[in-house]
Order: sequence, then C-alpha cells, then structure tokens
Amino acid sequence: MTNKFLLSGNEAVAEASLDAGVSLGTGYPGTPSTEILEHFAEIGGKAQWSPNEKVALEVGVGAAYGKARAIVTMKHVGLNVAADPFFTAAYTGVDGGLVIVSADDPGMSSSQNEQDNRHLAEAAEIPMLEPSDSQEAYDFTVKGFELSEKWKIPVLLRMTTRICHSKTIVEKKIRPSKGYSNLKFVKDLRGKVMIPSNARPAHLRLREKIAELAEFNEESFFNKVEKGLIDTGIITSGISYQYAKEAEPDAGILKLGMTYPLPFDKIRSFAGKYKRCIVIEEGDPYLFKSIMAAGIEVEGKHDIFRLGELNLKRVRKILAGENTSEEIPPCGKAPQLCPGCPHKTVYEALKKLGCTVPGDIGCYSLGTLPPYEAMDTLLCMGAGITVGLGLRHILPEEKAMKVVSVIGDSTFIHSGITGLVDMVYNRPPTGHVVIILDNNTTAMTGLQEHPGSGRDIMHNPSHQVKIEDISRAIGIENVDVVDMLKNPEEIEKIITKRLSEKKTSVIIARRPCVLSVKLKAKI
Ligand SMILES: Cc1ncc(C[n+]2csc(CCOP(=O)(O)OP(=O)(O)O)c2C)c(N)n1
Ligand code: SF4
Repeated sequence: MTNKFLLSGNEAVAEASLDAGVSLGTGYPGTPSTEILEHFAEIGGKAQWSPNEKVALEVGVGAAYGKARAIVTMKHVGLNVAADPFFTAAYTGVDGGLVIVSADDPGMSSSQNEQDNRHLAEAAEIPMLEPSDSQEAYDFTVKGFELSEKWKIPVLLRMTTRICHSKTIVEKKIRPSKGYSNLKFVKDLRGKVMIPSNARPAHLRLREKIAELAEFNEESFFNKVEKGLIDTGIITSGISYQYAKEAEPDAGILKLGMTYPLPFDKIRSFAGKYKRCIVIEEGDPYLFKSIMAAGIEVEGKHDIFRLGELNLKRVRKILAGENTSEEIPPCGKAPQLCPGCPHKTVYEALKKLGCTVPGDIGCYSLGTLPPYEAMDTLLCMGAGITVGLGLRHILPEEKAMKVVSVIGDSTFIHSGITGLVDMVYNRPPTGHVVIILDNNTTAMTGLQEHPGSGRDIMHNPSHQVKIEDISRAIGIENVDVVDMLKNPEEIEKIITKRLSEKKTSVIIARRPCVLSVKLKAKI
C-alpha cells in the first residue's frame, strides 16, 4: 500500500492531526480554512463547529489542559475574535499539544481584509510555523504537536490561501497514533489561573520559553538552506518560496519554516555569504523588518507588493527591483445571489422602503451589489446589529427610524447575540429593527452547520438553538417569524409596521438556502 497521497494543504493538516492522535478538533468556518475540520471529521476525527472562533480556541485550550492533543482552525480574521484566549494561553501554556491554524487570505479572495497574522504570533509570543506546500503542512502539523508538548505552549500554524487549497504529493512519514489514554487535568493554580500575581511570573516563563525556542530554531528541522550558483541569496517562507525558486533558480535560498521566534544567527550567516540578499515574502514586510531590526542588512520589496497575493510575475519584478504600477486584472462577472435565493425578497423590500441598512457578512452581503444596492455597511461579523445601533443613537428621529440591521443566522449565533443584548440594555430612543436572514445554514463558506441549524458537523441531528427563543429571552419587544417560502409578501408589510413603532424588533426571515436543500437531499 502506498503512503503517498495527493492532498491539499488543508487535507494534509487534517490527515496529520488524525495520524498524530488528536483527540478534538474545533473551529469556525472561514475561507480558506474550512476544509481542515470538515476533512478531519470525514476521516474519523472527533470534530465540531463552534459558535465562533473564541469558543473554538477556549474549548481547544481546555482539551490541551487535560493533556490531549487538540487542533483549532479558523481564518485570519477569526484569530481577532479568538485573540483574548490566544494571548493569555501563551502565558498558561498547555499540558498536551495545541496547534492553532490561522488561514490567511492575502488578496482577499473571500475576506473583509488581508491582515497578516504573523504579527499576531509575534505579539502574543506564540511559536509560528509556515508550511510552503502540502508535505510541509503535514509534517509541520505533526512537529507542531511535538513542539507544543515539549515546550508546553500553543503553536500557530500559519497557512495562506494557495497552501490551503493547492494539492501536492504528501508522504506520510509517521505511523498513525491510536490516540492518548492518560488524559487528565493536573491542578496547577499558579500556572493556570491568570490573576496578576500569577500572570507576572507566567510572562517571565513565556519569555524564557521563547528564548529557548529561538535557540532551538537555529538548527531546527523547519528551516532549510539551498546553496546557489550566483551571488544572490533569497530569504523566504510559505508560498513565496515556490515563486522565488522558480523566478531565480540559481539563487541561494534560506527557506524559513519557523518564523517566530526567528533564527537570527542562521539568517546572519546566510546573508553574509551573498553580495545581495533579498527577502521575498507575501503580505506585510514581517521578515524584512524583523531581520533589519536585528541589524542584518537585507533588501525588501516595494510597498505595492505588500498588497494582494504574490505570483511568479510579481516576484520577478521584486527581484528586478521594479516598482512599476501593476496591471489591474480584468474584472470577472460580479457574483450574484442564486436564482430562488431567500435573501432576494428582503432586499427588494428594503430598497423599496428606502431603508438605511447596516449589514453583515454572508451570502446576503451581495445585497450591496446591483440590482439591490440595499446594504450600506459591512465591517466585521456581528457589526450589522451594532453599527445599526450606533446610527439609531445619533441620527435625527426621522432618519433613525429608517435604519434596519440585517444579519445571517450563522453570523447571529457567532457574534450577533451580544449586539441584541446591547439593543435592549442601551435601547436607542427610537428602538431598532433587526432582520435575521435565517436560511438554516452557513451558506457563504460552503453550507456548514451551526448551532441554529440543529445539526452537527456531519449533518447529524443535534440540539437546535432557536433564534426566536433567544430574542424573546433577551427582552426584544416584537419577535416576528416570516415564512419566506409560504408568505414572502409578508416581509414588506412587517418591516413597514415595525419601522413605524419605537420598539425593539427582531424579524426572522426564514427559508432554507436553495443549495442547502439540494445538499441535504443528497445526504
Ligand atoms: C471572524 C470571521 N469568521 C469567519 C468568517 C467567514 N464567514 C463570513 S460570513 C460567514 C457566515 C455566513 O453565514 P450566515 O450568516 O448564515 O449567512 P449566509 O451566508 O448563510 O447567507 C462566515 C463563516 C469571517 N468573515 N469572519
Ligand atoms: S448559496 Fe444559498 S444563501 Fe447563498 S446566494 Fe445561493 S441560495 Fe442564497
């Protein structure tokens, strides 16, 4: 039997997690990370979608406190949501192995920003691994657990879109683990309870671990030197390595796989061997700035190459020292809501009623495009409700009473509930109207289940969290549920009525996503 497989980076992380004996995988969907947990569940791993990334990480930390190996997956902006436990878990450390995957989206193929999460690893002082193909995604996941267990610290596996989604050959080099049996929680008040008197020494311990890890990284498995034939050396990491190698095959290369803490002696010695040493990296000049700050002279890239993904052409330009403005790629056809999409009728009504619509992230974000042009703001998940509240608080009454927030069901569970709490607690004088577009799935990221859908990651029945029950329990004055299949015309009448009242109102526009209905029919 072969032990070589053609896998995407995401599949490789999932396979590595299973082979490494991971007891629990948690996460929240988000491109380009989603398939990791889906694949882990499909091949028999214990996996679960969490309501949001903060919950996912905290559950993963709990498992790792109990000496288990846990993997937690999310897209880059998800790590913002999980930042609170992320930073302090570095202080408490873990007793088992914890690998946190941040899948970054340079170029924003499906995201609201292109933040480079390498900065977050450095800021939180959490060791970071950056694979440059699926083989490394597999190997680094396995080694990430070993690293995490040895230093009792969470490890960040930082991937990017091309690594997550491209398929390359993976050789499985370890025997699949049967999992762990001695799972237990060991009481350690000073190590696990981060009150200030415990957190101060914990920070000191973290600094010591990072110093040890920096020393370890000087000779670690993660970094590779390739000798060159010319007087140019390239320092690179992740997908940029593939472009650099093709753009200048004769250059010497230092491929960094562990990019926090950096092996500065290794970098210094490499840079010293070449007349010209240039850093090729996608996104922010994270490596460049860190290397320069360590007093090692290297060349960087022009600022225009900080935006968007790199590719072979762009890397050739960086190597040539060019900073010419770039051709704008032709616009493809704008995405559109599917025929029969339940969100359409709501936007038709909002447009007709001339509403101001703070919106949110999901398929329904397409309501901002023609022909509707009915969604006016998109900031981050959950902000549809809260930005609406801000507007309701400050606009003159007549304008405030035209503000309607829209949010999807998965997004509502993720981070809309606290906004609703604010709506009743800091009630605007005009009240507020929120429409929850409940299509019973997380459509935008590929039809994942969530606590409101009533099914688990494998689409099996689970407890269903009812949005109307939450809204009523919080104290919302009017809670309407509109069946968008049977009575679509109702929606305009209800919005009109609720806009005329100075009350807190939630309107649940309910109809399953047409694609999810097809998917469920197949299951
Ligand atoms: C913090 C964060 N996590 C994950 C995502 C990816 N994402 C965008 S919208 C969305 C949920 C969409 O589901 P829903 O709100 O139900 O709307 P639908 O697409 O079904 O219309 C997800 C998971 C994100 N943009 N930000
Ligand atoms: S996938 Fe579903 S929610 Fe998204 S546009 Fe299509 S029908 Fe609408």
